[in-house]
Amino acid sequence: MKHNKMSILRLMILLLGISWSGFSQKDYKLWLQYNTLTNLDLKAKYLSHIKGITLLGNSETISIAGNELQSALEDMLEKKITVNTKLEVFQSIVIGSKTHLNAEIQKTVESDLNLINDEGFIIKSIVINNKSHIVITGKKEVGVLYGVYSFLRLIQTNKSIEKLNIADSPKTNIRILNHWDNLDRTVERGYAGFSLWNWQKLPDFIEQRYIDYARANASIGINGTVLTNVNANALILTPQYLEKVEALANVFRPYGIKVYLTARFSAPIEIGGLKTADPKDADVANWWKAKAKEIYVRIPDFGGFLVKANSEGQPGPQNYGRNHVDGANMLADAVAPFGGVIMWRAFVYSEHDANDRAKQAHAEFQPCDGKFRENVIVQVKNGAIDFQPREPFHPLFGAMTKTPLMMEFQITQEYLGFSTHLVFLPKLFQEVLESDTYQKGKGSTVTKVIDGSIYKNKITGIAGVANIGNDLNWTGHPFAQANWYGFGRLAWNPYLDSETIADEWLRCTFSNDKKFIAPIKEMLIQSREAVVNYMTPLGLHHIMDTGHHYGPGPWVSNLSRPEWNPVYYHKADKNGIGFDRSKSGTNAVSQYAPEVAVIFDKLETCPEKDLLWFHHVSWDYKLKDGHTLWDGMALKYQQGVNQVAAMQKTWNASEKYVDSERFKEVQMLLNIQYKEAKWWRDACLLYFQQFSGKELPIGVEKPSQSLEYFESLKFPFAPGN
Ligand code: GCV
Repeated sequence: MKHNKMSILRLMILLLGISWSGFSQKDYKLWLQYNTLTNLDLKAKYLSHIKGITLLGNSETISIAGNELQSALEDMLEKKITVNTKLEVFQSIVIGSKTHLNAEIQKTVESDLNLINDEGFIIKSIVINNKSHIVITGKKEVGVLYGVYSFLRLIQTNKSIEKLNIADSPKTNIRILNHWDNLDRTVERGYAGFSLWNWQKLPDFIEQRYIDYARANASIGINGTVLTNVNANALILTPQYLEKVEALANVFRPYGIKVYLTARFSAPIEIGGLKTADPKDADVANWWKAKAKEIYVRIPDFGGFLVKANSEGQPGPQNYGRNHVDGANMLADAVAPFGGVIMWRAFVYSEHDANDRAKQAHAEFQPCDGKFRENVIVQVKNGAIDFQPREPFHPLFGAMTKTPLMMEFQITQEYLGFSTHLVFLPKLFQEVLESDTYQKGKGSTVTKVIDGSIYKNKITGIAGVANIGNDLNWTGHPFAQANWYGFGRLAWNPYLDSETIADEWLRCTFSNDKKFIAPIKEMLIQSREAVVNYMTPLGLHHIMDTGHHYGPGPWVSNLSRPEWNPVYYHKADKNGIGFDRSKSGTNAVSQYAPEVAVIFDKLETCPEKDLLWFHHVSWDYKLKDGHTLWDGMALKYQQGVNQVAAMQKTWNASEKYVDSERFKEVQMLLNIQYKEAKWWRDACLLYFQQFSGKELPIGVEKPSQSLEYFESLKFPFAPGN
């Protein structure tokens, strides 16, 4: 009955066109469900430590932290929690930044504060005047906010809050979402509706969504957002739009989130009336300086610019015979007086360069090492091609010793089934982060490169291309929320294990019931390998269909740029399949440290998961398990399909632990994923079979359609394109 009423109310809201924001439907609430505790013993234990909240300080951030703590505790513990501004109540949660703590508490946490950085926090059980309390503090108020979310997570995940002694700080400075959002509200590679930013109604109309977005990000430690697409529109830098950006910055500020914009390199021409955008031209440099000043007058804590230059047709310094250093440094000088940063992307490849595409970014950027200004950080995608289901780590991570590099992950699933496929990306992120570059000997992992611990970089960061849109559930797929969550947690601490993240997210989002957690966690962890298996096993890559990248298209060979064609990447022929990047091929392996290069270079040592990335291998090549390459590849495709079938089974068995709405949504999505996994398997195997000339091995299902059928499929309105 209640459900029916709710559905009618929702329908009315939709029909009336009223904003959905703030409606308390389950999947809108993300991982901040704050479900009432069902374990009564545990509830009683928590209540014995929590009698009230003492709020020290009166900034907006502290009041946000106090409200979050109060309402979350009331929801989870089903008890009225009082808030005081003096330490009167016995056993209270005391929250306040260092300067607002009273002398006694300050003394108790003094040494702990030395353990954290400016955004870090302390959560500590203390005793003052024989009365115990839990203090949540930090050097700055945003640390207190992070501490509050961390404390709440302990309860959300049913952990003990006795004898707490936690000191935690983020390991990177810039933990940022990159929105590829256009000013018309379409989202490049977005599969969750339209852009959150309602430019037409801004600056006067502040949607509740903006606040909820900031809150969700703060809860996982994200401290920056690039509002606009890297394929940039210069209009965002005009006063008309900057006023709107300022309004968003004002909303995000108390949550510790800085706003950044993408800078279109040709903006001085397009909106500045100049004849050139040459970075060495004094008028151009002055135009950017004035523009930076204009922005900082409005937004004193503006983060800086993210720039895609001379990549995929975007303008850049090379248009004027200059290089990346010239372009980045000119912009860096403009924002430096205000503490701004330039995030200069290394995602470059050219149709005029006959070189292996995987080698081009390294070739263009490595010689720039050490030449950038101090406030420039180079943003590098996790792999050398483009956010594939699996790529070896980008060789630049092991090749820039004097330039800070930041990681660019893609949270939106451009090449991983859009928002229809359940794929837990922290597993992919972890694999990249743990890779050893050998840059400075064994143990020089990508994590240590980007957290600055190897070269003591002054700025460090991790960016994630956002998967967020105005869909009711934010991310299109209820489980895609886990990828936003996981990205944030890894940006805070890139050493975190993806299993821990899965466990946390499931408990906060659904249930603490072990019978739910164990199988569903396993499903999350396996899901990444499943997608690799049914799309691109054994190191295959970029064989998705043209443009929109939806579904298989290994046959595509007619695009104007060679490296846009899947045939460029798989190179299947009668002799075998794979891209020879070994010494005898394009020698891309030489861009890695010698210890890594030698492993990738040799067929015998190259990990099978990367085999066809680095080698062209005969169809009869014997894999480690004794199968021929053809049989092994076909079995991998089948395994991927079987894994999705297993995911469906696991999910169907979890019905009683999940609300019916999310249960059904995920069930329908998994059904689509299963269909599409079979589509991938059948289309790819039929296509590659033309070259191998071999039968499918036992255990692999026969395709349901012909190759011609699969090749004929067209998707003119695929989203995100
Ligand atoms: C924003 C890939 C995507 C493009 C994207 C580009 C980039 O090529 O397909 O949509 O453009 O990467 O990262 O700049």
